Amino acid sequence: MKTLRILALHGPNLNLLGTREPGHYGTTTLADINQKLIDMGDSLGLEITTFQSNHEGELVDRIQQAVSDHIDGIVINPAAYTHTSVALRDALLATSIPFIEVHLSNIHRREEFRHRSMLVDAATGVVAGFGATSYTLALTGLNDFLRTNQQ
Ligand code: CA2
Repeated sequence: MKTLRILALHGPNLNLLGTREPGHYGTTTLADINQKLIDMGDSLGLEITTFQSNHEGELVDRIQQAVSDHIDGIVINPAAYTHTSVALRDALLATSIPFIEVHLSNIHRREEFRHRSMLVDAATGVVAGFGATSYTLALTGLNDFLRTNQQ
């Protein structure tokens, strides 16, 4: 089985996971989520790289770098930038790397301003509302997509 390279990107404030607002975002930490993705990657033949930033430009830089890093697919929780960022959208479109948009919460049953995503129509898929499990569902889906749509 070919090893595929996956970049897991986490947007602003997700470094706080597990420490505040457990009602919306659960008690699992970002380190726990990253470790789970790495463990799953081991069994699926995926090399997982993780990156979190509170800064839009750093996330754009990391998406651009994904091309030279030969990343095959991206799992991204853009957090608040989901609803605002033309820059992240442009970066993802420029790379042409398939990506899955992930949310811990179901953004469609929250405030109106969270219902709009700047990225979702460019995404291969979207998973929302399953807490930390959203990430593992996204990784499973991305793995299946890449393995059936690539040689
Ligand atoms: O549900 C999600 O995953 C979100 O992407 C999370 C973002 C929110 O702006 C999106 O609308 C939906 C917020 C992430 C903030 O994370 C925190 C974690 C712990 C404590 C405080 C914030």
